[in-house]
Amino acid sequence: MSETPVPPHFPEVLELFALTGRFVSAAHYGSGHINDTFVVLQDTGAARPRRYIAQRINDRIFKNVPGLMDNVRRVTAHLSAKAERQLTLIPARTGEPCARDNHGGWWRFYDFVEGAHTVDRVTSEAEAREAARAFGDFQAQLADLPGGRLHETIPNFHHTRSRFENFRRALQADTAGRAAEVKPEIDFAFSREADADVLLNLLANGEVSERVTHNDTKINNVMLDDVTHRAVAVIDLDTVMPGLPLYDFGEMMRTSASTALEDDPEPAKMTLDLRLFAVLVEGYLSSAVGDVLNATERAHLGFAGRLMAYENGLRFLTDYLQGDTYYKIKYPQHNLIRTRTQFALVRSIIAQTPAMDRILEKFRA
Ligand code: ADP
Ligand code: GN1
Ligand code: MG
Repeated sequence: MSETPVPPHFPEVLELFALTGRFVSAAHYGSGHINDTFVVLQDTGAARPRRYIAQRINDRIFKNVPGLMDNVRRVTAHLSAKAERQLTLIPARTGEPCARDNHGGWWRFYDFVEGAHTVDRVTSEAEAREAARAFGDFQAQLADLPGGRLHETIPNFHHTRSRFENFRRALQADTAGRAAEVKPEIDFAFSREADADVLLNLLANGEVSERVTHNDTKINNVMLDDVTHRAVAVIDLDTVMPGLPLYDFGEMMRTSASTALEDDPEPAKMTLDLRLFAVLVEGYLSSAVGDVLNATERAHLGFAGRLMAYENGLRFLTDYLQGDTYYKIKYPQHNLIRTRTQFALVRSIIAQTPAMDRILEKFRA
């Protein structure tokens, strides 16, 4: 599977929303693994067309789309009073934050965040610092979100123990008949099993606490200004829900302090870049979230990256064993390649733990 085609019934979808201007074109957009994302151009008489982002929400993965959209509506409304720029939902004609087409697809529209872009890999220290600051501020801005607990859009999303048990079940079932060909990856997954419980135990003992977190702080989920390269908006709000700040830092570290794309076919190229790790720590702790992290959280920042690389590796391996039903893939072994490259990152982080700890020493609470 490569780019998702614009569905033939897209004109009907457009009718569900009150967009400005006359339709010009729609095309696949971005490199997310979950939703179908399209850029829509509308002629408004201005020199350049107005752009929107249209997304068909993946309801195989997000089982409660109205609940998810309720989260997105609450979060964007709360941020609109605090953040300079952010995602802006275009409500459906019904007034709801999303609409369902006659084929059962759930759609939402956002204003296109103009003058900014995303990257799939960090290209400078400044970018890494900005991403860390933006995700840290984002979390701090949500600390006083009114209206009670957000919906858990994917239950146990970062519950690494339950991710491990899913992997074990997929291995036992071996529905795609692939277990025999991935023995080294399976062995590695079992060898690191103990890591799955570390943060969960700290949570159970009250040493770290739950907050409203983003939970998918990949570098391509933050928009960077085209000119200044400053982070201008955090996007992909589908998994904003109760979580640990360490999950956010870990996901950031996995994608922003690593030396290769998550699906680089050459695992040897995937290592932790210590310099970028130090920049991320400094950027994150200098954001508004720096004031709320306790000593245990600070001490586990490096471990969090190792855990998120492991957890993503487990998830890619599980999907490979189950016959590629979760993530979008571009070729048959894509999930296996992703697994190998994530596990290479885990190994590199383990090897550099003493050096990471020396960096973290400087930031003790
Ligand atoms: P997924 O859940 O599939 O990752 P995202 O919401 O992250 O979907 O969107 C995929 C990509 O589309 C993003 O990485 C970004 O490049 C682009 N994108 C999403 N929303 C906007 C927006 N409002 N303005 C501009 N680009 C956007
Ligand atoms: C997915 O949606 P996207 O592409 O930003 C996934 C993340 C994984 C990531 C791996 C809802 O993120 O959890 O870490 O792929 N999102 C969901 O690249 O499962
Ligand atoms: Mg995304």
